[in-house]
Amino acid sequence: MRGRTPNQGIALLTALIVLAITGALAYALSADTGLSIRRTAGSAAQEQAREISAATEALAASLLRETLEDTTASVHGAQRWARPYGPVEIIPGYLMEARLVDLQGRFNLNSLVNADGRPNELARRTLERLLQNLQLEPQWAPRIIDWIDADDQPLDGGTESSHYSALAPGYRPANRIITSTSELLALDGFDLDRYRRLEPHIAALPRDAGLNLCNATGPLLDALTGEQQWSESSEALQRNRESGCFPRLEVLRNSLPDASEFDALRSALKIGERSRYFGLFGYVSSGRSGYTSFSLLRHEGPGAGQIRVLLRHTAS
Ligand SMILES: [Ca+2]
Repeated sequence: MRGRTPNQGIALLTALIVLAITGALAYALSADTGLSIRRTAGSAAQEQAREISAATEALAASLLRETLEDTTASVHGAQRWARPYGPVEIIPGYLMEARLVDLQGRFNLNSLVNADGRPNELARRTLERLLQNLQLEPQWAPRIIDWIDADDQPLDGGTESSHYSALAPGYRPANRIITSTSELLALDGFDLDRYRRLEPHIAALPRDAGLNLCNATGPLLDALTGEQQWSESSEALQRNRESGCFPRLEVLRNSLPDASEFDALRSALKIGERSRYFGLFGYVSSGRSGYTSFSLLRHEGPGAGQIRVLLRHTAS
């Protein structure tokens, strides 16, 4: 909001969260009275942390509704939803921090396979370039496609159930769209180091999720154009994004050799300047224990104004 200082903004957000958790805590406290003798201190702390995480979802939904209300404006990182929140002491002894990430600024692994089951060649080329931009082997692309595509016929350089069933212990590929990028760790030889390097640039979203240029990571932008402009220049990219969407669609069009390639790429990856899918990453700490949460949020289309939680992972 214009004219509001950052400190006032933080104070308002804190007030919103405290309001949201008041009801939940009141319930937790009244439910506690009969059970407190048996309940361990650890599980009570975990319950509090869970309530705070749920309240954070409510806050994130309110910020996203504010942004997505205007169905024509681009969705970019200079808007209020994108500001990291905290760490802030929400209730005595509990620190919370959270950030919303536009998951459509990442490469959607499920875009590798079209609805008719055929590989999406421009998506494959984009993934191969993304892997190269991150100093990873592009040969992972066919193996990732085989993991997701419905058939059991390996692509050139790919691996299907004949490969995985021969491992000890043997298993089968998913052969369907995936709901977590961590499934890549099931690929034979795809280790944690590779996963950590690739993870900030990928997402596992439904096929209708397009790619939002305004929030695309540097290596992903370079994978679209085949240039080496932003992969090593995240600060310069950030500076270009301080006042709004960058790069706009016309900038991408001018970066590609011709209009037909732009049209084909735009259609293959559903490239635009808006987003519906967001990841909420939260961390609540109390004393020496910490509690992480991830929620996948989706805006339910123009006019609906609803934010749905599609997935929630929690870990202590
Ligand atoms: Ca397959």
